[in-house]
Amino acid sequence: MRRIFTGILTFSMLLTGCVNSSVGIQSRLELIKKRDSLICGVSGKIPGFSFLNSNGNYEGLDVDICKAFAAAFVGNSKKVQFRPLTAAERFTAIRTGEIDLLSRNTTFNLSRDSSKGNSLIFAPVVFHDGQGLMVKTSSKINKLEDLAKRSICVGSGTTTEQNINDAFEAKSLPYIPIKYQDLNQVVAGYLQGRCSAMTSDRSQLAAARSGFRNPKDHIILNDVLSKEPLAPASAGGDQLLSDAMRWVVFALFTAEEKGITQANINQQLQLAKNNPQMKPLRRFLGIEGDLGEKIGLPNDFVVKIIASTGNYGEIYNRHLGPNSKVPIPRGLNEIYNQGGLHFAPPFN
Ligand SMILES: N[C@@H](CCC(=O)N[C@@H](CS)C(=O)NCC(=O)O)C(=O)O
Repeated sequence: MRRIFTGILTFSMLLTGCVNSSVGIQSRLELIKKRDSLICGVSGKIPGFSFLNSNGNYEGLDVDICKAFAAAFVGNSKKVQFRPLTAAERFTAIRTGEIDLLSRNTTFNLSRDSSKGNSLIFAPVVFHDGQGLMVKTSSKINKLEDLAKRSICVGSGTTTEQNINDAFEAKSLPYIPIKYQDLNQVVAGYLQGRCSAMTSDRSQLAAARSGFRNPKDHIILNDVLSKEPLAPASAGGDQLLSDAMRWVVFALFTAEEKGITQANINQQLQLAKNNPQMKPLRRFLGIEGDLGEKIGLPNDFVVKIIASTGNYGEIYNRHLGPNSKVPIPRGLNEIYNQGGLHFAPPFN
């Protein structure tokens, strides 16, 4: 009887995303493993990040991060159900347990992280972004100040709304916000001439522009209004799931740092197997030690990830590299020893 009760409690609490280890409930990670698939909340509307391609499959950097989680959690990067969510819907979806985690251009900030705010736990930042402004090249608007008294299209339920307000207030300039539910509506409003500019994360502006008929008719201004560190997130209070997510992202960075790629992972594995003195590589690939087990994953979780998605740099290049549809220079998104901000603590 007690077991049945615990079972019901466990299931309903997992469904609502409330995880409490004090009543013997482990983690949503267990539910993901039992279900044998991951439910990942994405945007679905941003080329380069998460976008439904012509074959009916989602693709992009945020999508590949979900695939890396699935490779680590259930051993198969294909076992992901993607749920497209608007900015306003995303936190409710986490709270109600409709999704296991978010990989949806979501800015890591204090209010979302805190238990009195959205009560999320953020994984490491996977894309360092900043808010920007896009205008028509013919408009002769060159900077934020030129938009005084004009209307600006902005998505609601986002950090974007507050930042644009702060930026104009700081300069004591008036402007007219025109608010929409999601990016497609923001874009439509802007293209239909309802506003002189659209504002969003600069990556989203570049992504949106890549789909315009004449991308050159639109410019992204040099003004960067904010820091927008975009990171995957899960519900607060579930340390096992958040630890696992954190180290999956760190594995992607570390593999790039070590030059371990989708193409050479098997060679690296052989190298590590044949050389007992290569301790750090052996631990990283799970040949020695129990690093995976410590975070509820198989010891070879890194091998599963890299064999499926490649390292962080490979994911970035596939979707945002110079030959991709949405080329965005890596800049801050390089690994730390290449001048960027992506840094992983040691796999010890
Ligand atoms: N990074 C910001 C903004 C992200 C965002 O969702 N932006 C709006 C547009 S301004 C949006 O709907 N983006 C497209 C989408 O994800 O569907 C945040 O976390 O609040």
